Amino acid sequence: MSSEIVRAVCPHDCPDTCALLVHVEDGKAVAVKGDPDHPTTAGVLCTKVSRYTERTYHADRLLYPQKRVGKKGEGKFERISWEEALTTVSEKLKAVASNDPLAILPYSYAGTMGLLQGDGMAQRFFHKIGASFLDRTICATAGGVGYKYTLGSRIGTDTEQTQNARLILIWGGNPIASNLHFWMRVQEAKRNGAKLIAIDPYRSLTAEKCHQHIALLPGTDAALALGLMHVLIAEDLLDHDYIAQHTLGFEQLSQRVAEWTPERVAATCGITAEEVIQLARDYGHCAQRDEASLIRMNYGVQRVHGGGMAVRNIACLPALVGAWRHAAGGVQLSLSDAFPKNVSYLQRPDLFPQGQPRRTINMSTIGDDLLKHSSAEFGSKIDAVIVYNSNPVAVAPQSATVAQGFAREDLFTVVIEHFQTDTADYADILLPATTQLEHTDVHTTYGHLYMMANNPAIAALGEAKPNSEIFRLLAKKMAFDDACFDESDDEMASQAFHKNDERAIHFDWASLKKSGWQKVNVKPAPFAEGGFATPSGKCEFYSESMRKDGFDPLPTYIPPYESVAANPQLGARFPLAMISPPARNFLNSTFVNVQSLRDTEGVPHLDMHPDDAAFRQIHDGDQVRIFNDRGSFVAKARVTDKARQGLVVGLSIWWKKLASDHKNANEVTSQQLTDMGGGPTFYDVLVQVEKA
Ligand SMILES: Nc1nc2c(c(=O)[nH]1)N[C@H]1C(S)=C(S)[C@@H](COP(=O)(O)OP(=O)(O)OC[C@H]3O[C@@H](n4cnc5c(=O)[nH]c(N)nc54)[C@H](O)[C@@H]3O)O[C@H]1N2
Ligand SMILES: Nc1nc2c(c(=O)[nH]1)N[C@H]1C(S)=C(S)[C@@H](COP(=O)(O)OP(=O)(O)OC[C@H]3O[C@@H](n4cnc5c(=O)[nH]c(N)nc54)[C@H](O)[C@@H]3O)O[C@H]1N2
Ligand code: SF4
Ligand SMILES: [Mo]
Repeated sequence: MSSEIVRAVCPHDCPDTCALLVHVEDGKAVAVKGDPDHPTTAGVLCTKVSRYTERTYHADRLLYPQKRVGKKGEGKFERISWEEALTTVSEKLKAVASNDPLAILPYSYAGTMGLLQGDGMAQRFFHKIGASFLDRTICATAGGVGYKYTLGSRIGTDTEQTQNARLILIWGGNPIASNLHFWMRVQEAKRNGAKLIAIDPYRSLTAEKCHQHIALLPGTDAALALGLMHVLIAEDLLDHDYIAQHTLGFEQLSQRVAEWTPERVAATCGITAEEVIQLARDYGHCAQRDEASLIRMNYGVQRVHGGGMAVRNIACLPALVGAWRHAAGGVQLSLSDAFPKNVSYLQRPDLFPQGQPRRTINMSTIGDDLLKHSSAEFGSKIDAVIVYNSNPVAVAPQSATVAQGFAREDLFTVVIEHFQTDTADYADILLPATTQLEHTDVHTTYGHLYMMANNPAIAALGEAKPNSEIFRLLAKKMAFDDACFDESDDEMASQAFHKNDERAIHFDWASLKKSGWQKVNVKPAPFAEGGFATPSGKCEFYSESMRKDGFDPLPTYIPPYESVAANPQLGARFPLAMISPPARNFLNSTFVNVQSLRDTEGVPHLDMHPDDAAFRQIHDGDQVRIFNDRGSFVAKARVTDKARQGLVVGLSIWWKKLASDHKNANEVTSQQLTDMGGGPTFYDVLVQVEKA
């Protein structure tokens, strides 16, 4: 018997990007474990990925190319050869491109976060065609843009410092489910005496374990941040020296936040004025004691109309109290800008045909855009869509419209997948992709500071191929003769980072493959002495860039599109706010088809407050229908005060076809976009609930 241990990386869209050790016996992966030596992984994996072999060897894995034989959406396919599949796809793309290459759209997100199997070779291919660009907004752009207006780039407190913080605000995140390795360090901080405060409309698994939980209404975080700044300034809990040296616009900020009294904030957020004042004091006093306060802000705050502004406001807080002086202080939303990725090499935007017009399609409005006809304003209707690393029929907002778009008879759809997802059911050609255990990749991450290498542990199953290889073969079929389409995955990986950038000066692919991981060279306290990447080099309380881009240059509050306060007419018909954050045992819609994980989640649930349930004569365990003007879905009611009054919570994202009504929470979400970054507003939704 031969056995070996192969170094790999968890590819999923999770901030933790764990270092994996894959145990292989006689060519079969028998176990996937966390690397005990990796500083954040620390030998621990979440339940999802510790079951990775179950997913890899799942009986439903797509192993051969197939073509559709039934109706779109019906899911009936017949096996074909790779030769036939690649010829069909390339002929169709050539035909569409001869009319207008912009009628071709790639649709991808973070099924894998690898730089090779993500958007490396694929982007080269679509650039060369001159296809429409996809604006990859579905997760994090609103917050990313808001964060950068204040702080300049998406960097922040190093996760490895967490245990040294004395106050931790977990703001719009549920790390027990979605950022486990940060939570492990929070536990250490707690043992060291830290106070933990969750700011979340829902008493999540995490909020339940914090010392305090502030259950504000969804979409009101920007107002809470304004209120905290009001109290910090009114009570002079400030670091005047830091403000003078490293910030811009303190006077204007003071005038602005003067309007945001704790009482006004309390009324806006649906909490008490005491909660606002006490939180500000906890935060300010921590700094006054010269102890580190950390805000772990997460994407839950930015899936609403004013999501960009909320992140921008929260990002102002550490500079006011001087929290950045401590390595464990400050704020973390994403660390993704810490990596000097060589995007121009990996994705080759220069291949785009010179002089050809460009068009960008926002992935968060894919439903509407697939249904648009050709027009002067829109350009050509979308004639071909190539989906990889994403499951839009389940995850994109206003799902009925998305499905209607993919059902178009005149749309040519290719789906590259591991499984026959809700989206795959609409494919004309369905191509089998390898999983992380079967291919090479190089990774960055948004939750720690290590470059990571993934080695293939086993041979590809069936006839599955890596995304990179599929696009290489398609490029050949299209007769693209640029040398970059001949580069192997190893060649690409070896140039994944700018080696002349001091952060990655030590990067060497051959040694990274051996060691598995290597930290980028960055300062432990990134803004202790200022050095923000904003135009002024300071933390910008006042932002001239925002003014130029048409925003209020100062922190402000943008109410939700859909809330009882902001839209009373809508609120009269649909009085409950609905959010649909991640379920612990799924990763977006990935893993929903893994039986053991689905069994743990049970069936789709809706958590609702006892008063809201009683008013509707709904009892725990009842089947309920959740609806608004966009659609409806059913779930099993869980009557619990984990959901504050006026809020319902449907943990997500279920595969539609595995739910009893073949629907999920995105039936009721909308395609309205955030204030900044063109993001989706998944948590800005009003619904009504009734017994099914
Ligand atoms: N197990 C698991 N882990 C995951 C994922 C998964 O699906 N499952 N998804 C991954 C991905 S792609 C991402 S982007 C991250 C997302 O993970 P997080 O960044 O943690 O964000 P969300 O899950 O969107 O929301 C987290 C919390 O925000 C709360 N929330 C909702 N609306 C608001 C609001 O308006 N204000 C505030 N303060 N809180 C609000 C929710 O109740 C929830 O408890 O997790 C990643 N990790
Ligand atoms: N209602 C609601 N909707 C949401 C959210 C929410 O909180 N609530 N969260 C949103 C967020 S934050 C995000 S990031 C998006 C996520 O949306 P997506 O990025 O679409 O995430 P997944 O649903 O996990 O789908 C990824 C797919 O990629 C496939 N895949 C994985 N690895 C590979 C590979 O190597 N090759 C190929 N070809 N395929 C691969 C997987 O099998 C899976 O089907 O969903 C969004 N939608
Ligand atoms: S999903 Fe996240 S926590 Fe789980 S193994 Fe992957 S990176 Fe680690
Ligand atoms: Mo996400």
